[in-house]
Amino acid sequence: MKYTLLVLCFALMVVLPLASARCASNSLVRKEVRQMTPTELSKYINAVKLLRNLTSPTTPTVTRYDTFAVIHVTQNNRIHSGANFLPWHRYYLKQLELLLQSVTNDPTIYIPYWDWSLDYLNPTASILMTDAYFGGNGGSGGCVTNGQLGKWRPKYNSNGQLVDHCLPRSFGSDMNNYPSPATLNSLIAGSTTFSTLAQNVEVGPHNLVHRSIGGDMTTAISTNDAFFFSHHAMVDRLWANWQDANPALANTYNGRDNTNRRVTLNDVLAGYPGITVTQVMNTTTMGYCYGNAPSTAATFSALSSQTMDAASEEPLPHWPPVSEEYMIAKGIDPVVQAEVTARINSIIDSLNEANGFTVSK
Ligand SMILES: [Cu+2]
Repeated sequence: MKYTLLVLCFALMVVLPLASARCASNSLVRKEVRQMTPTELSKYINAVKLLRNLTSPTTPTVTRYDTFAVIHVTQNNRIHSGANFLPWHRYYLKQLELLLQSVTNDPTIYIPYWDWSLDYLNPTASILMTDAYFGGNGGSGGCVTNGQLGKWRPKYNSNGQLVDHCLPRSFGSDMNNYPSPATLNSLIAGSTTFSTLAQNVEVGPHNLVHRSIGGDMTTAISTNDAFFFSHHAMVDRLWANWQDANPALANTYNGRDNTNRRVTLNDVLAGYPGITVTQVMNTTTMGYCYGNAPSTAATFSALSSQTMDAASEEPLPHWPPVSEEYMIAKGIDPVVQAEVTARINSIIDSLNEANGFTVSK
């Protein structure tokens, strides 16, 4: 039974691999963190550390990293819970990548994505949370004490005030609800318009992963945590893959922002005068693309610190409702949240059924 489920689980992963965004020959390829070569990984880590050591040209009391992080606070109220979430974060991430390249004078540096669906059985055991990568949960006082990118003192708080602090994390119960690769594929494939895709991604797994890590990651200053970049590269990749899989929809942009205004391709990105959504619709024109995530058992176990058999005897759990307090704080429409949660739970039911579990409805 255990073996059969295991095989089934991997068969699903192989049959339904997350399609790769098509890469032009001159595109910079953003790989999954675990697929980086040791050189690529250390170049990336060193570049981020350099940003954390260079003095900001505009505010000499903080670093270039801090100046970049606080942009997210400044625009926070305009760039979430709406259709403009995806284009704004795509551009913001590209600006970071360009900054990493310029401070190191190395145009080959890229932001790796974190395919958290690969870690769905036990995210806290992810190799990304070890000392060699981004570090794990906060220790005493909530401070992260390990990881190449976990130990440091950010300068801004979530209100954009100058408050020197340790990087806090407090893992929460949402660690138990990371979407499996099959759940995620189904959610993306079932998104028939841009606005549905944007809601499914943002209100679903995007918010969940932020909440699961806790600390600064749940606030407007989430950029303080290096998980932000790789998490958002994954979010951006889901959009890019959806664009590739749906050529007729690739250049569509619709829905509403969080002021209930209809969005258009001519909208200017908040805080980036002169940059319109049109300019970020195609990752190829922006000079990058995404590689394929590891999709077989062999590549997964070679790249990960964990095995995948632990929870395969259990059905996938339903997503619990999101607290009202959280929705108010994030400006999330409760109707949208309920729809997205229901969509995810119905996908979970189908997958459980397909895996031979009885589904109680
Ligand atoms: Cu954001």
